[in-house]
Amino acid sequence: MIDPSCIRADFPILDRQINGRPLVFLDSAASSQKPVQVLDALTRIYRDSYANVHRGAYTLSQESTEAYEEARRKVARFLNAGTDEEIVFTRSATAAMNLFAYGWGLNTLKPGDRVMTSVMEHHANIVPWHIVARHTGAELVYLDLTDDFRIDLDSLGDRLDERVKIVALSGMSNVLGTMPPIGAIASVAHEVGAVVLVDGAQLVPHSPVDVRTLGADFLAFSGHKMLGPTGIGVLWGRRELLEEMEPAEGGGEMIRDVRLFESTWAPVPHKFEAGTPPFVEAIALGAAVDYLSELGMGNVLEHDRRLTAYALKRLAEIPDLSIQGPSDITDRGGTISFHIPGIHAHDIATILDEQGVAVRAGHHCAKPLMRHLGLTATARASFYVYNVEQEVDALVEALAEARRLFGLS
Ligand code: 7TS
Repeated sequence: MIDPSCIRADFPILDRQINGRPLVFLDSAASSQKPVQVLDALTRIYRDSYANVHRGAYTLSQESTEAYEEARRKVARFLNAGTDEEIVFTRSATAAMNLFAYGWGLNTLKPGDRVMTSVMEHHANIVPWHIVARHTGAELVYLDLTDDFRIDLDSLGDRLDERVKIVALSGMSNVLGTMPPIGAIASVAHEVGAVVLVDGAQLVPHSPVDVRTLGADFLAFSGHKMLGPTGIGVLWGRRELLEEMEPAEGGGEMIRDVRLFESTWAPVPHKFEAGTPPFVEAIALGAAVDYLSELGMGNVLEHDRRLTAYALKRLAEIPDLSIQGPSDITDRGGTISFHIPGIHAHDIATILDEQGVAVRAGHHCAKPLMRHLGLTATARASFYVYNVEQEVDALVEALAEARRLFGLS
């Protein structure tokens, strides 16, 4: 079990006061805070052991190359990947999904082929497909949502056929918190021959993920939402599919040989890592993975669920407040979007900030979902390992104050 009071001591930023109040940080779905273990890893590399990777025969370069490859091994173990070569470092989840879209989608899709995704996706899992569709003549097809904010499996049955070559689906919605049954969806997708990409930007930080049982063929996520630094992400892929996939970027380090009019590629994963990789960030992500592994991802999920259940109960006390997301905590994560008629989400966020409570407001880079919900914006509170029940209480009190200021109570 997680004891957030111990954990909090590792996060220096949580000592800050905002507008004269203790910081209540409820925006980890956008980016998490960082423990000293990760901050120390970053400064240690820059101060004591910094040199470019894969380039020099000298000691410092060998040290950073070894540390970079050790980070790859840590991420592989964290996901229970078959081999380290299945871990491709990218700059973010966005970059990982773009790599898959261009490396796989651009090179395999033909006119009339289909890419299936859902209306609840983040733009990072929609816009690359618009670009790919424009270039290839492939079409997009969307899974609907049920009234209780789950993926409508009837729409899957209706729309999945041999024309669908790629199914690209979020493992956890950054707005609704919904966690679709990835294994079941992937298994029917495989029956029609589709390749499955999971957008794990929210899933991987908050839930145990074993890529051998997840059912997906590719998985994308970012370091900065899981206690790591910005500028680092991961694309995991099945070894044989990564071998087949074309690189989407060319440059240094990704080649076997370059001649004037042609080049050949380095083995996986290096053929996807053109140029100087974000190796300092990857090494610090390794420190974040160590931290989460020590807590145990099962415990992280349980902690998030307990806090989410408490928050859903407390938020239900606020008149008129509606929650966009499943009420059953067993298939949702700790991201709670809500709407109070008569108060714009941005006003909610501003009033909450005056009381030290940080929440995100807006369309959360999910405009098709917002249109589907009939809203332009929601406010969103999201939890992580360092959050405690008293912070949920602070959120509820601040929301009561917002209603008072708007003459709603
Ligand atoms: N997919 C999902 C489900 C996300 O939540 C995000 C980021 C991304 C992809 C993109 O991740 P990035 O690290 O490449 O930017 N989501 C959010 C959010 O909800 N608020 O800020 C960023």
